[in-house]
Amino acid sequence: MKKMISIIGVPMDLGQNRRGVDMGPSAIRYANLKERIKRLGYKVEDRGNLHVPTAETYKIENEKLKYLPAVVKVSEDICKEVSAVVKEGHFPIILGGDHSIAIGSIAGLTQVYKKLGVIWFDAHADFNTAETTPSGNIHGMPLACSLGIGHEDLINIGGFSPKVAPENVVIVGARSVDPEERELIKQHGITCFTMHEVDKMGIGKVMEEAIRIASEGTDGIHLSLDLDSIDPDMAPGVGTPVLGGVTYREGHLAMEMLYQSGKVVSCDVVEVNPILDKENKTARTAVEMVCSLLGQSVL
Ligand code: B3U
Ligand code: MN
Ligand code: MN
Repeated sequence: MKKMISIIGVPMDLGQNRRGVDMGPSAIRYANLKERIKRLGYKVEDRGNLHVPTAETYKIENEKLKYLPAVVKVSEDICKEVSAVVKEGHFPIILGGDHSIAIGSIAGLTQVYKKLGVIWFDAHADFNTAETTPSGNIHGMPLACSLGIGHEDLINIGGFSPKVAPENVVIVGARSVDPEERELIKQHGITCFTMHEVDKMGIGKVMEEAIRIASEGTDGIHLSLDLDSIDPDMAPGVGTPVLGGVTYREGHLAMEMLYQSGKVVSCDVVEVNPILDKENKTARTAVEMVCSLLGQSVL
């Protein structure tokens, strides 16, 4: 029996400084997400959007952790919503919004999945802290937070920390990592397949390894899909595009291998910014990736 899919929108733009990413959930819905998933034979519910305060109603108090109180509040709400749908046995798809939403989604998932593997598909590593961040943007920190590294309000969403273990976390597609962030990743022993490894080993081998690491001893894999992992050619509508990304075909193969693993229990789809996009191309790419993750092209 296929799991029921629950779509949860989080119009979050407080984790970074480009306006428009709050419209990501609308753009992805407009690209027909729900219908496309239904056609694959799943039951789907769209639970609508969670409330996210408007940037203009907040004053930045800490330049190294911009909009911290608002991000903490929304993360708690995401955590509650995600854990509720997982308790019902559903597969949540959390639509961002910027990548700070993953703090809440991983917090929600780990209320139920006590040993969760994470595959972080991203041009960036999102492993900064207030001490290492060049921007103060919290969307550059969620992976570190999930490993218990960072501000105590962020790491303790959902009431405990750390959420995931370094030996079950894999970054794929990285090509823009800050110098001190790189040191933190090494220090914590996180496996990172940068674009260098994707080019050298091929995406097939990279995903085989990534799936093995994220599966070993875990009760499921969470895919955190940042659309800036994909080359700007097919995903131009993101806040920080970086040349030389995962191609459309590589992206599909990666998603299909995740489907075939049978281990994926949830996913985030983040950083789609329709204001920076070309005719909703990035949201359409996002929907294609999700469909492959759910088995669209595997016989
Ligand atoms: N590492 C940089 C830039 C960045 C992180 N995530 C995105 N951009 N999308 C930072 O600000 O932490
Ligand atoms: Mn990211
Ligand atoms: Mn990114």
